[in-house]
Amino acid sequence: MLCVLLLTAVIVLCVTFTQERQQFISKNENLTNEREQLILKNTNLTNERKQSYRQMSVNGDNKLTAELVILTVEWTCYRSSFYYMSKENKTWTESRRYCTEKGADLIIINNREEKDFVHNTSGNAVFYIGLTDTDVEGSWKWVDESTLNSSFWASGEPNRGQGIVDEDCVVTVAVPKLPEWPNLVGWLDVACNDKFQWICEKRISQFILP
Ligand SMILES: [Ca+2]
Ligand SMILES: [Ca+2]
Repeated sequence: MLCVLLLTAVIVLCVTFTQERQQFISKNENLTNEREQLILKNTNLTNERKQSYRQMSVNGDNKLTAELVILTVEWTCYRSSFYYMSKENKTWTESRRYCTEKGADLIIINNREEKDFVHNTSGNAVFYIGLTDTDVEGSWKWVDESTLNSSFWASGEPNRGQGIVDEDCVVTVAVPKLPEWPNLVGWLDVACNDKFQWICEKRISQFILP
């Protein structure tokens, strides 16, 4: 009798185990299928992404890529902007046109940190910045139409050309150019038709993302 009971128990355990094993195998199969589907989906997405990059290059519609390529050459990144410091000289209007053609504009110096960055990278050069009072004499405005909040005029500037010439544009000087004026460091108003080097700025937020 005991033997029969034991045999029954063994059979029941065996059946239960076999069922569980079967369930486990089938669950494993499902997971393998799901995994394969996910791999396939991932491959499809990667292909789609590659395709869209390829399309961007083929269409010539890759403004962002083109801009980034331009900016990696000759432009410097500092905080949230890219800067271009020219080697040649142009008038203020010509300088500005150079920047706008690159999707940028003449630099707007928003704060002391940006002023220090320009000062430390200028060397002996004199650069045009995006500040002018061409519209209303004495009312200085940045190229984005914002008014001047933090100013870093050189001592005695703006001096409006000492009343002799109209000086509606602004340059930044890091190293005194004239030994007799050793303090002439900072911003100077100058005649817009004089030719100087210039700095373009493109804010990272200005990029057109695809
Ligand atoms: Ca700025
Ligand atoms: Ca001046």
